[in-house]
Amino acid sequence: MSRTWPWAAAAGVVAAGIAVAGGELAAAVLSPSLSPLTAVGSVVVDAVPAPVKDWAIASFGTGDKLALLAGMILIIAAVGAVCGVLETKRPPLGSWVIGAFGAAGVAATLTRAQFSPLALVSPLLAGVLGVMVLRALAVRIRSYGAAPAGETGARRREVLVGVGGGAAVAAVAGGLAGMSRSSQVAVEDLRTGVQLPAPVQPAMEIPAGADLGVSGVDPLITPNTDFYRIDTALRVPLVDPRSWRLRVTGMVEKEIEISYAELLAKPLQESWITLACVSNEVGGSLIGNARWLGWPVRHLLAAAGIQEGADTVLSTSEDGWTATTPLEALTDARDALLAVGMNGEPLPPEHGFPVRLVVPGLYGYVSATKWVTELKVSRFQDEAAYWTNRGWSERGPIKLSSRIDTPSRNAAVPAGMVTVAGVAWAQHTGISAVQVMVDDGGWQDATLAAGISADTWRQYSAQVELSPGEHTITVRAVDANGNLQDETKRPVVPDGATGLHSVTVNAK
Ligand SMILES: Nc1nc2c(c(=O)[nH]1)N[C@H]1C(S)=C(S)[C@@H](COP(=O)(O)O)O[C@H]1N2
Ligand SMILES: [Mo]
Repeated sequence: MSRTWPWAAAAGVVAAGIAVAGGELAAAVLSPSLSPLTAVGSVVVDAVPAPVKDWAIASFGTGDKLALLAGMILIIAAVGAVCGVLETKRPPLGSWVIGAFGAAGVAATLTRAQFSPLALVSPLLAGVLGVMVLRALAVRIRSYGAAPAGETGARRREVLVGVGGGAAVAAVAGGLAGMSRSSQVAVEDLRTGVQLPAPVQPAMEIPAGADLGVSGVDPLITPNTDFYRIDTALRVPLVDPRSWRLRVTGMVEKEIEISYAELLAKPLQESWITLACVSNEVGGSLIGNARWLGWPVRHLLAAAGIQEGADTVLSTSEDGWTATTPLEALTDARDALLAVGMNGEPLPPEHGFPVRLVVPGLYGYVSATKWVTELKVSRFQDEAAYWTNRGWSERGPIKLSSRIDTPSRNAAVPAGMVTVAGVAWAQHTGISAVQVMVDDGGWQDATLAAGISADTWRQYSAQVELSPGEHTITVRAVDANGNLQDETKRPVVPDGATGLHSVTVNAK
């Protein structure tokens, strides 16, 4: 039997590969927004404890989804190998395990917001394919293992042909599934076809000198392609703008809905808003500044008529993610937007196409719902949202913070006068001063660049004198109300990190 077990393991990997690739391929045709792998992966995303997710964001950043998929594929391959051996030695144990995986795919699919009966076909097909291939290969391997001398060569060839052929089928199916992003392409085409109207109220002109142009400092306006992306969607939701509707429900006088065309016909405005993630560590890069085109959501809420006693709006995305936002932040003069445009383009798919919320002053997890489909006017006490269900605070105002962009950590700099520069932010309040300090040498005022608005970050720069040797440079900001940045080190959970950013450099 020992000569067969590597073949048995390989057969199991091939059976698992055909199951996964077949399931993904079927889903590409039948239910492009929900494949078995995405369904299972999304269940994992929803289930992992907050610290693990934090760790994933911290170590993989925007690559967290790729890392999860890679991990899942490795696990499936390993389980496949075990199934191959089981099925060869103790049939039908391996089939049972593969079948159980198919059933898990079905169960996961049932829990997703994008569920449709058609989406069940793919995990079922995956399970059936996996079991059939596994059994067929196991038969050949057993007959090879039991072959009388003289026939081993021929029977081994049969195994080789079966396993090799199966691997080729899995590779082709996997390749096709990967390429068959037809609906993705279709939505991308629809997106490029969108003609955004000119804003009735254009964004502020950027004041001269708002961008200091110091090399190493993040650009004042973050290009869409560099904008951080954080969400729980393993696959970017594909939303057809022609069928998209936003419904306003809950504690309203009358439920209403709005289509994309109707939204584009409203008097739109453009605003500069710096969006930040609550998972941004002190000094981190989960923050970006863009020009958002949209319609103030308060007009839509007013059209529905808000009932007495409501204090929150639960927004839901196409993929079932939710956030609760204080009602007042959506109705006051800060002009929270139902955004359709980002830096002059329709929202990129990964940033919420066709429509998302952008609320000045609040972390994304309590406000910035992408692919938004419903606004339910409600009360905080009656609702739980995606992250508040997982230990994060109900309220998430962005904390006053500042970051040193240059010099970078552990940089070698020439001794003498050195430029320290970066950004500071206190969305919806504004920054009044930034100070830097070398070692324990006392705070010195930095030069503030001109600001765009209180809702955006602000650049600063300072000249500091560095003697030869190692030095630590620290920054802190003061907001427009005179509050000093909190220097106490706190983690990102439950409502955003605090502490001061510092970099250690080597002056020569
Ligand atoms: N549908 C959906 N919207 C979402 C999220 C999500 O997981 N799903 N994440 C939120 C979080 S935590 C942040 S910080 C912002 C990030 O927006 P961006 O990816 O466009 O930068 O989106 C918010 N909107
Ligand atoms: Mo976030």
